[in-house]
Amino acid sequence: MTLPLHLSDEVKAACDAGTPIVALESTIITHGMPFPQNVETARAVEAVVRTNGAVPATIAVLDGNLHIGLNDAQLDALGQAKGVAKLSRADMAACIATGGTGATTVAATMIAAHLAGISVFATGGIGGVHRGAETSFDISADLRELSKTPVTVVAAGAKAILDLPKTLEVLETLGVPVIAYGQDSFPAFWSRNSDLAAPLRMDSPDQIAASAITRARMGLEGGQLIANPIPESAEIPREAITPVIEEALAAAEADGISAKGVTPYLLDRIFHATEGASLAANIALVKNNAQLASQIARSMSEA
Ligand code: PSU
Repeated sequence: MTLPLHLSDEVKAACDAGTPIVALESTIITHGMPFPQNVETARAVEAVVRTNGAVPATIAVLDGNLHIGLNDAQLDALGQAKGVAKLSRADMAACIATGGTGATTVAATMIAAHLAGISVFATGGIGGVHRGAETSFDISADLRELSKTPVTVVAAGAKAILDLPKTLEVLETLGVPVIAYGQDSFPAFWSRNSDLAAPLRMDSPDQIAASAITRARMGLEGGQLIANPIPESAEIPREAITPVIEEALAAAEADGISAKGVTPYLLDRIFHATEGASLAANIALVKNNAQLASQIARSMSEA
């Protein structure tokens, strides 16, 4: 039995021609944004990748097949489907083996991208150490994946609903390079800055590509996290978003939300509390990340 890996025609052609490819995840579509903005955003993000000289590969498991690149109909169906699994390293193979359908998180998308030979991936914000993790032990599998799988992940930092200092500590322990793009501070998803310094800073896609290539030559396993701040015009200032996050966290606790349910619950709650402003910011930051990821992929393919 071989792995049911399906490359879209566009991705297949790009692989053959050596055109740079940028992987995109699907949990942001099924669990991160409401319909129809989720599908509109997925298409807009793919368009940003194409405009920037690369080919987009949105990744998902559909009826037991691991798809690298979705067509219009597949994207549309996934964006409206109910009860889609949220896949990570632990359950991705089980979903494929049992003919299931699931959206890929950052961890699962990294695994799939690597299987398809894609080394750059754009998303919104990675999962990380949840607040209260000292008692709940809720730490996203995204962090360990970054330490194992050689894919450069472009995100607007980690979502500000998380415990950012602990997230950075775990990434350091795991040996993951955390590189802020064009600034010293670690970005906080909806806001450009946190009060934390990023461990590393780079100012050009070429430096980021060279860093990934150097790690590979050194035989260092794992990828790198590129923390790309949200564009200034789209950011929600920290003073404005902080009380909203606190309220959402308190509601999640009162409602007994845990494990994989936490992040989608909080994002939805914050969306309603900000009357959609958090979603507009999220869309802007994903597009911005897709642009940088495309530039990095181009630089890697020219190296
Ligand atoms: N980026 C977004 N929205 C999202 C995600 C990323 O802008 O919803 C998803 C990613 O798939 C990431 C997941 O892996 O959130 C993290 O979930 P958790 O905290 O349960 O590990």
